[in-house]
Amino acid sequence: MRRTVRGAAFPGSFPIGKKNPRGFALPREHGTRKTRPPFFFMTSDRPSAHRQFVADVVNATPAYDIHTHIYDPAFGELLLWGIDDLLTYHYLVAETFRWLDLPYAKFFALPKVRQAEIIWDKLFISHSPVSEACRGVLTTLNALGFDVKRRDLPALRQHYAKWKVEDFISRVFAVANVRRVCMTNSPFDEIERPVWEKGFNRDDRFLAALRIDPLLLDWENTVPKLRTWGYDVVPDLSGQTFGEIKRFLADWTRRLNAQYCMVSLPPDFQYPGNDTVSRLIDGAIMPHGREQNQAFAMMIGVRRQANPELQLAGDSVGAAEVGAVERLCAAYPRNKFLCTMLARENQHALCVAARKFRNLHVFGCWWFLNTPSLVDEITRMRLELVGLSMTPQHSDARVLDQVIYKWQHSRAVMANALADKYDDLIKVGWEPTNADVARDARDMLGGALERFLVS
Ligand code: FIX
Ligand code: ZN
Repeated sequence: MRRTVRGAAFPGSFPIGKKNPRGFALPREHGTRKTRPPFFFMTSDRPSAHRQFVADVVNATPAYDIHTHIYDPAFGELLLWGIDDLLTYHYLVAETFRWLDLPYAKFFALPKVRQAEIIWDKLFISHSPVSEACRGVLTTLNALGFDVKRRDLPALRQHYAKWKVEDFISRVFAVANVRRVCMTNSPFDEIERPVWEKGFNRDDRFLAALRIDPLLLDWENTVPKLRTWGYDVVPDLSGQTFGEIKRFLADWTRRLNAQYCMVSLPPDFQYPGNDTVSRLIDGAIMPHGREQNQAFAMMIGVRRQANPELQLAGDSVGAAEVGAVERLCAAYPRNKFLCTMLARENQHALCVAARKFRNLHVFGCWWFLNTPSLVDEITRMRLELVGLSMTPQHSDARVLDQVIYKWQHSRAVMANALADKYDDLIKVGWEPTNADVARDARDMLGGALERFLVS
């Protein structure tokens, strides 16, 4: 018997065994309210109906993936997809070099298909693919209906060759149950900028975020570019510079319909500081954010190019100072901030910061934190410290297909953590309704962030 969840603000229906509008609908064998099984039953090895229901709702709730590196198909080659792009993901490149004698430069000089073959051989054939990034490839292929046990790379390539990109996008969005994704869009990217300048018909599943790393972190080399594009800026930030930066940001916000403005920052990021970054934040980024009602997203803790020979795979992590985020939130109560931090050590203090500042929205388990054990730890910590006013996860997918595994793996962990929290509530007599579960799942899967952005 299938019944639509009562009062749910999301599409879809879920199997419910017994009508009980006041609480979870339990299958008959689990008893009526009076005979509801005790708490230990719900946490036993056998998943209870409650837990299965929460998992079903989380799986059936379409996600808004708030930070990715995939592109609207109008960007052509910039949208990566398919088995060779999956295998040459920089997470897997880094892992492959642990088994490889080849000099870095020789590997990167090889054509992509050859790199993919080496990675397949080292990480999938010569050793079991147990790392999260390896498992992700298999989750993805399996969800797309490929027979992974054949271990047959040429056959996988043949399967992929049958897809047209437009159809494949729809297939991935459906399999991943993702309703829309936010891209990372840089006006400083030589391939991307002309596409925006020329204009194109937007695919409304792909939203944009304005990425400004060079502006904040490499001001000296950004000045000549802005001047070439017609903005009257000078290196010492005097004269019209702040106003012109604001004009640049406003122009690109409009062009992209940017959902937020974004930067990645090193572990030593400080605020306030007697440096260009702080002056740019005060003089241009914050006024721009208020004028446009646009949130400023900070991804903090990346140590770029710890091993430059690894290219894109060469970045590392460092613990940052959460106090800098707090001081920024305190200095600009009328600005909105999104923040994710890369170091595990920063997660607790970041939750505490979110408790102190309602203009701060914490999101995602970024990069090296996107492993099931760490997503579990961090999601539980966030639920316990800030409740549902945060966004547990984003995919950071660089290859379209990855959206499938990133969400499948994260949803499983999120559903478990949420079900445990409901179990705790049920134990003391609170009865989460079906509509409550639907609302909470929607919030966790992008809804809370959407509300924050328009607030
Ligand atoms: O700065 C970022 O947005 C990072 O997510 C990327 O630079 C990084 O390479 C990545 O793909 C992490 O998942
Ligand atoms: Zn990213």
